[in-house]
Amino acid sequence: MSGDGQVRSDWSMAEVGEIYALPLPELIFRAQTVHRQRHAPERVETCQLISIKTGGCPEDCGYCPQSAHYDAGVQREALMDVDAVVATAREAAARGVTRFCMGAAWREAPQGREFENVLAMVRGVAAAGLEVCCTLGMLNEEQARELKAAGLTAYNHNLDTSPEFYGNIITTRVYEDRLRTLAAVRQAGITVCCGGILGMGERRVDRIGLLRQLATLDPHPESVPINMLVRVEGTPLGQAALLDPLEMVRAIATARILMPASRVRLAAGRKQLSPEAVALCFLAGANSIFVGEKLLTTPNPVPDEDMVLLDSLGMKPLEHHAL
Ligand code: SAM
Ligand code: DTB
Ligand code: SF4
Repeated sequence: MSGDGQVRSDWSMAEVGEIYALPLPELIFRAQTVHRQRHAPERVETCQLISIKTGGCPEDCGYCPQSAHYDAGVQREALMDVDAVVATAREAAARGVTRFCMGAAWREAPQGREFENVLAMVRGVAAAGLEVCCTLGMLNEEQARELKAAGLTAYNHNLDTSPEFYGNIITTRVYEDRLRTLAAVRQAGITVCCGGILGMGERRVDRIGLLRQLATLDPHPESVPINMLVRVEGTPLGQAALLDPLEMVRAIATARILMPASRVRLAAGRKQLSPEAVALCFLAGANSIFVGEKLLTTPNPVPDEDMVLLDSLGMKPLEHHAL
């Protein structure tokens, strides 16, 4: 039977489409069933982002306020000091955050001194007892090996949408480039964080195509961020039509069923979702969120709001533990 909680990587478009379009009560029931086989239903991973290098990116991703192709009012900032990044990570750890993700607006990770500094950040964040994640753009195999040796837990590199829709959003790279970096990360023994964005004007079939791509990676990404587009004025997608929140719920439930052992993250876009919609995303099998007042450049719910929400649902952050 498809979607019975077994881990498999041979999902067809038809199977994924069938799951995605199930009557909502059936979809949620199946997602819950799979979720409870492998995860504690009341626990949520908390992951904090930091932008270690901001703006001025040569890529033209139509959703992104950090692209140099658009003016979204983001102040460009050079690579941060190692000490400042590690100090922020320590504060996050002291608040109970278990994963720390460093993002940089690069097309590809740099060589030389800047890369050495990133390695020092990875070592410092790992020493603070956190799972360490980076998202630095494309990586080659040597860079992936060095990041692994520095103690990197995970590398985030999103496929964003279906292969068919990709060219409508980004023209400065191709899907194959993303898959190549994901392979280098996997080869180096780093866990993979890979997901996408919904609400970019794609059709449902593109959301299904993205989920199928993720679920046919073998092994599955250990962490799957599902972002709802944060519409930023000045970017080509600043005026995109608002996504029906139930599409987030369906996509999350489908991701949970397709990738039973992975962490599914309700990533960007929580500020645009009602508490009830967020609760439905948890019921659909999301078990990770970004916390902290900011994502990379855009606002996120403040820590107090998150605690009130989790409390009201009787849910708790993951206990501090190594992966
Ligand atoms: N430059 C690197 C890259 O693209 O891989 C790393 C940083 S980039 C900002 C990381 C991810 O953030 C993107 O892959 C995209 O999925 C997500 N993202 C960027 N802008 C977003 C937005 N406005 N709304 C939702 N997600 C967004
Ligand atoms: C992911 O999937 N979403 C995060 C993280 N991985 C790097 C980034 C969201 C960025 C939202 C827009 C911003 O704040 O600039
Ligand atoms: Fe650059 Fe990443 Fe933004 Fe694309 S998503 S413009 S690669 S920072």
